[in-house]
Amino acid sequence: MAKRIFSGAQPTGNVHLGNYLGALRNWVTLQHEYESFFCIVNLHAITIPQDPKLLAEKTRELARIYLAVGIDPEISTIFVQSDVPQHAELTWILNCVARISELERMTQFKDKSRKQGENVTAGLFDYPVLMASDILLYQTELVPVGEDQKQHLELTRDLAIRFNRDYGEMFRVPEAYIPKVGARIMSLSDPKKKMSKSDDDPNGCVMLLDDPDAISRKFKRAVTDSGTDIRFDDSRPAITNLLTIYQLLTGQPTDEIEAHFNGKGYAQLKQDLADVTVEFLRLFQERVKGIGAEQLNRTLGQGREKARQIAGTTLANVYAAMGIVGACVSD
Ligand code: AQP
Repeated sequence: MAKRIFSGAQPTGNVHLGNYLGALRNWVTLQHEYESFFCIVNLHAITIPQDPKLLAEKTRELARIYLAVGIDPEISTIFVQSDVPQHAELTWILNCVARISELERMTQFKDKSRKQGENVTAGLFDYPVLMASDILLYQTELVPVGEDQKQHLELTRDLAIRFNRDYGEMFRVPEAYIPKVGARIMSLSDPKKKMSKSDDDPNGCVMLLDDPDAISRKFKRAVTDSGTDIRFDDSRPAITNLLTIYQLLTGQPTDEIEAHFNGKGYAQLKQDLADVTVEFLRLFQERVKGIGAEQLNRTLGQGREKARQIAGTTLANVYAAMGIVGACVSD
């Protein structure tokens, strides 16, 4: 069986540096080693209320972002989750395998449902089961994600193992691929929290489509630690977070970066980081603008066909293993 990776991002709000450095950037590298499936998970997005017009726009924008970061549609499959109905169908099946008690333990659900108060949906509770379906449909070997998704990956593995035990060998049990550096990019305004698009403080999060002024302003306002040294040090999370972003965008080794900032102040670090980010995002944004509707339609159309084929085979095997038969099966 082909060695496959699957990953996805939600077309909600704007994609930020945390999403890029923690996940998308690694997809670009891994696509050369694995048969790759990159999904725009719009069904996950609606677990929290969305404006329909905006959701449709953001879905296409995210496809452009995938292409602009360097996902190559000639070797990778890019598709929209709702284009492949098997994702929702397998979710129902796995809902009958998952236990309520294990979903209740999911920390992302606890965090997000706190914010939703009375309006928390059953879909939000079921989010990890939909994610498990995404992954298992493609017999995925590796799932490149940020650290925040680790618990969901463990649940996916548990569901696959339980299904295989109860109905016979069906799903490949996937591994998480969590990068050593960048797995958890922190908020610029609160280094105890991950960088997140739903952060109450918009200055904590640099968006991939931010303009140069916004980028510089956000880095200028970034929280720092006490002391003056500029070096990687886990006990100084704010500076280490800024240095990590700098390192991932420049590709420079740790000692070179520390030598570069030796004797310099925080203002210089913020300025240099802003310069590097502005230049990186300027080139990226040019690529986004260069992707036309025709290229996008072609990419998503090809992706849908390839994904449906594989997902369809897996789901048919699942139904057969469970004894779920329809009118066309003879006695
Ligand atoms: N701060 C982060 N550092 C590293 N990786 C991150 N990811 C998210 N935040 C960070 C990774 O990005 C991928 C796509 O994530 P998503 O589209 O599911 O978005 P999310 O995790 O919901 O991102 P946000 O910004 O945190 O959204 P909200 O505010 O809605 O919760 C995933 O692989 C994720 O691990």
